[in-house]
Amino acid sequence: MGKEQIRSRSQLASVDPHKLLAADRPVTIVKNECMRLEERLKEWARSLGFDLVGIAPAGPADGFDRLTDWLERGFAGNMEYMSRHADARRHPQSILPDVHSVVMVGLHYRPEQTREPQAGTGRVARYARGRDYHDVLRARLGKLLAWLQGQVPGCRGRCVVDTAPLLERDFARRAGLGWFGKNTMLINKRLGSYFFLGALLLDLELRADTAHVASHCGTCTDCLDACPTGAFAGPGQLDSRRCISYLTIELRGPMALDLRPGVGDWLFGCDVCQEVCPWNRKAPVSSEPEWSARPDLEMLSPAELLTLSEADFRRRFRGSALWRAGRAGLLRNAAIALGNIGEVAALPELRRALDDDDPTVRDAARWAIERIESLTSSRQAARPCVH
Ligand code: B12
Ligand code: SF4
Ligand code: SF4
Repeated sequence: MGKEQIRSRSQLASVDPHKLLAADRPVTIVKNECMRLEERLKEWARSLGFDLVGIAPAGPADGFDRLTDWLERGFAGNMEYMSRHADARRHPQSILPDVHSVVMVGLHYRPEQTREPQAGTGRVARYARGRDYHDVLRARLGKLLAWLQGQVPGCRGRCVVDTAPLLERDFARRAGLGWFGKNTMLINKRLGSYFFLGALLLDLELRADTAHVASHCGTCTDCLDACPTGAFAGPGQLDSRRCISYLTIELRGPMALDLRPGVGDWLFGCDVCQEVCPWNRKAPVSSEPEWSARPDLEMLSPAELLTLSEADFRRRFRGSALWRAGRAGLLRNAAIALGNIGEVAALPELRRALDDDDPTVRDAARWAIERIESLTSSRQAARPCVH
C-alpha cells in the first residue's frame, strides 16, 4: 500500500508502524513505537506545549442552531464575519472538503499574578497580555501538522485559530476538552477557562475521544450576576453588543452612551465573568514564556495612551492582541476609562484629545470630560458641611 493512500485507521492498522516514523521524532515518541498514532500525536502536541489535546470526529457542528438563533437575535452586533460565513460553520468540510477528524488543542494562559489596578491605570484582559495568541498557536499547530505529515505522508490538514469559520468551542467539547459554562466559556475541570483553543482539521480518520457531556456549573450563577454591563440574555447566551470585550475590541466607532459607565477601567477585553468563576480559583498558573513576554501590557496608563500617534501605536502594539482594536479604538477606550476613573488630573490630556483627527476619539474625550466634571461636582456636593 502506498503511504499517500493511507486515509483511515483501518488502513493504518495494516501498516508497519516503523515505516511511518520520521527520523526527527522526540525521545518521548521513540520510547514506544507501537503506540497508536493518536497517542503519539497527543504526546507530540504536549511536547509542543499544548496543555489540552483531544480528537473529535468531523461532523455537523452540534451548536449550529444555537449560532443561527444568536445571529437572528442580533447578538453578534457588528461582527459581520460571524454572519457572512455563518453557513460555513455548519460543518468543517467547508474548510477542508475531505475532513475526517478535528484535533482540538488548548493552551493555558493564566498569568502568574494579577496586580490590583494602580491609581490612574486601566486593565487589559489576561489573554492579551502576552504575544498575540493567534501567532503562537498557529505556529505550533503548523509544527504538529508537519510532524504528522512525516508520519503519514500525503495526509492533508488545515490549522485554524479563529482564522476560518469553525465553531471552536463546539468541537473542543466534542473532543472532550471541557463543558460550556453559563458564561459561554469552555471550562476544563483542571485548567478552568483561561485557555485558548486551536484546531487541526485532517483528512485522516483518527479514533475520536469521548465528548464532554456533563455540565459542572450546577446552581451557580456568579458569572451571570457579576457582568458589569448585563450582557447575558440568559445562561450560555451572550449578547455581544453589551459585552465589554466586544465594545473594547470589535466595535468600530462610538460606544452606546448607556454602556460606557459599565466598561469601568477596562481598556481592552474583560475578564469579570471568568474572574468570579469558582473553576478558575484553583486553576494552575501558566509557565508558558510567550504569555509573560509583555509584562508592560498588564496595566496601561490611559492618559499616556491618549498621546499615541498612529506610528507610536504601530510600534508599541504590533504582534500583540491589542493591535486588533486599532489606534482609534484603543484611544476611545482610554478616554472612556479615564471618564470612569474620574480623576481631574486626566482633564488636560482629554482636552488635547478633543483635537484628535479621529471623530470617535473626540467623541469619547468629550464624554469623559463631562463625566469627570459631573462626578467632581457630585463629590463636592456630597462633602459633609464643616460649619
Ligand atoms: C465571536 C467571538 C467572541 C465574541 C462573542 C463571544 C461569544 N460568547 O459568542 C466576543 C467579542 C464578545 C468575544 C469575547 C471573548 N472571547 Co471570543 N471568540 C469569538 C469566536 C471568534 C466565535 C465564537 C462564536 O462562535 N460565538 C457564537 C455563539 C453562538 O457561540 P457560543 O456563545 O460560544 O455558543 C456556542 C457553544 O458554546 C454551543 N453551546 C453553548 N451552550 C450550549 C448548550 C448545548 C446543549 C449545546 C448543544 C451547545 C451549546 O453552541 C454555540 C454554537 O456553537 C471564538 C473563536 C471561534 N472561532 O470559535 C472566540 C473565543 C470563543 N473567544 C475566546 C476568548 C478567550 C474570549 C474572551 C475571554 C476574551 C476577553 N477576555 O475579552 C471573551 C469572553 C466573553 C465570553 N463570556 O464569551 C476563546 C475562548 C476559549 C474558551 N476557553 O472558551 C475563543 C474560542 C478564541 C480562541 N481561539 O481561543 N469573543
Ligand atoms: S466578558 Fe465582561 S462584559 Fe463580557 S460577558 Fe463577561 S463579564 Fe460581561
Ligand atoms: S461562574 Fe458558575 S455558572 Fe458561571 S461558568 Fe463558572 S461555574 Fe458556571
